[in-house]
Amino acid sequence: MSFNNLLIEITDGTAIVTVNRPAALNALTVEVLEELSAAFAELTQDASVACVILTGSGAKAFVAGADIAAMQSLDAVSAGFFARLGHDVLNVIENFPKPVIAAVNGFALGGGCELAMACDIRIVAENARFGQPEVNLGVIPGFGGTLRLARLVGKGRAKELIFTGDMINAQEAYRIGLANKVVAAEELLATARDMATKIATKAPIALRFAKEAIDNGLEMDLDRAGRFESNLFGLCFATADQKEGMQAFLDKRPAKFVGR
Ligand code: CO8
Repeated sequence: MSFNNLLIEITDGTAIVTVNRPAALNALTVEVLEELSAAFAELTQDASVACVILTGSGAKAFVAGADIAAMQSLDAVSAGFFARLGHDVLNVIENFPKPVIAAVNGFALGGGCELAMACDIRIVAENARFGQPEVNLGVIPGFGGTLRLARLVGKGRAKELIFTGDMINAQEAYRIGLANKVVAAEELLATARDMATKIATKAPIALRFAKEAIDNGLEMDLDRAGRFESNLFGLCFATADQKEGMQAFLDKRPAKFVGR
């Protein structure tokens, strides 16, 4: 895989996808979004990859938003298409059949905050800053910020962040549930890698079903969500990994999962 705006490195079952436009603080253009979509499509097919880490290039930013210079001259129709593209790509990441960890290494603003929220887990450096500053530019969040922020931190806090355009630091992001963990900047990638390596030892189909049950279950009433979860639980028993996992427990040995 070779891209103009992304770096991809695969080791020990983990792919690290780095948005690589440091001169523009990794701001998202149409090309970056299309490359993210292509990269995740390829990683879906790559059986050697169990988990993905998404991060930004340089010490300053994860992603500082959609590219304001590229957006400035859009008309209503093309801005709508750009927003739609952002939604589609973030949905690809959210629905990616393997866990995705955002390693947030600095500013995660606007589209960058939205990108981090499309990931399953956010590990953030002490210097990370989150915000939805779109109202400062005369627009609203357009890559799902109004939806995902409200679901992650609640309606009141989402409205406060979106209406004020304020940035919050890593500790505040942790306090309100936007960040899973805060670590020193120099430990960020190692911490994300450790978590990814641990996840990579688990049963891949069970991970996929758990992700589907959580994400879909939150959009259903409890009764439907319960039935959806029960069906996926039942389906686990059609896998070799369920047989291996339970046998390994009874044999008092570590399980060896094969993803079937
Ligand atoms: N787009 C384009 N370029 C950017 C962006 C951006 N979002 N952010 C930073 N850059 C560029 C700067 O222009 C600058 O370039 P240059 O060196 O050529 O002047 C370079 O990155 C470094 O930035 P600064 O000099 O500004 O660095 P500072 O440390 O002084 O400030 C900040 C860092 C606070 C992050 C500041 O750069 C900033 O406020 N950036 C913009 C943040 C922002 O408003 N993001 C939201 C954008 S809107 C959005 O994401 C909406 C998503 C939905 C779109 C819907 C489709 C229509």
